[in-house]
Amino acid sequence: YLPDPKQLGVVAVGFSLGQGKLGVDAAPKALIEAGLLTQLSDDLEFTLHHDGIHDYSPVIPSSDPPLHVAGGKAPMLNPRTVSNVTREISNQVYSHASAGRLVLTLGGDHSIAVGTVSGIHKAVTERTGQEPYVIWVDAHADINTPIVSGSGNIHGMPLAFLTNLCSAPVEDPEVFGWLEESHKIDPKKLVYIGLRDVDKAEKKILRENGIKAFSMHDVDRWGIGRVMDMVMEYVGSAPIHLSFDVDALDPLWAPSTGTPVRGGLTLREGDFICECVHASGNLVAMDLVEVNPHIEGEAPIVQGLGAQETVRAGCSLVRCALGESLL
Ligand code: Z70
Ligand code: MN
Ligand code: MN
Ligand code: MN
Repeated sequence: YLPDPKQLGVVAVGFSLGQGKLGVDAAPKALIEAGLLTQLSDDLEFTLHHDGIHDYSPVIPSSDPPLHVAGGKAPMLNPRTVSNVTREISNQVYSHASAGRLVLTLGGDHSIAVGTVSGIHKAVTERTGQEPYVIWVDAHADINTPIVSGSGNIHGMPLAFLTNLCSAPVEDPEVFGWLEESHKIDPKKLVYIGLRDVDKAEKKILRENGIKAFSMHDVDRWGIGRVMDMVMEYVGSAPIHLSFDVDALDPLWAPSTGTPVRGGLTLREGDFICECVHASGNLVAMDLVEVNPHIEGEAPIVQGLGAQETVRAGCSLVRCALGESLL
């Protein structure tokens, strides 16, 4: 099984309530206005299946009080809203993937991956009996459970829900009660690239669950070429879901994001990751998240161009994953 390589389902999600900063909900519009979808249809010759931008912001936060979890450090913020929105995304992504399409999701903050990864996992496993691997490119590990999270921001937790590391502590069925076993991934089928800002409790989770991770230290030691050889060897011939948080890139190339962390990937290293995934022929879905066009950033690129350059970097990553670099 592989999706039809030229049929692309596009899910554009303007959503910001997995974290605290406004503006990340404006990313799909900015990416599309920068010409991303036109590039995919005209230059890369995809047939697009796209029903417009799903705009989930703003909503009234007071209608969704924080959820205090027993033993938790910080209450979960906007828990029911994130649960409801990700359930819709999961269903949309599932429909596209079940129709044999490659699926591109434009976020939005990274909490939306609860929807994308679950929908893809269910659809691909049903179609093939083979579980997809998730390649998570990010400065952050996004695997805090609601108990250990220091922020309560759900964009720092999606992998905890998706890997079943924390289903027990959240007893309110309104909060991710919709996640079924068929949606969830084996932590051994997760690979990180680009990590450099991982919370202490997250490091423990990575160690105890034997989760494969290539940090920026590994990129420095081996170079991105050998890192990708190791990633692709680990993944083998399985279908691949690439979830790309733009903050994996150094703020020099992507300053306009909610939590920039210095010492990241160059734009070429990011593009190279996407090119390697494309070259495998096994890509089934890609997410591009955490582009925030309302944050100008303060990287030493030309002042006033932060948002524009970050959007441009995001478009480049998507085009590389979808085959632009093939000669
Ligand atoms: C921290 C938390 C995070 C992105 C920040 C940060 C998580 N570990 N993810 N920015 N994209 O709040 O859980
Ligand atoms: Mn992330
Ligand atoms: Mn991140
Ligand atoms: Mn499964």
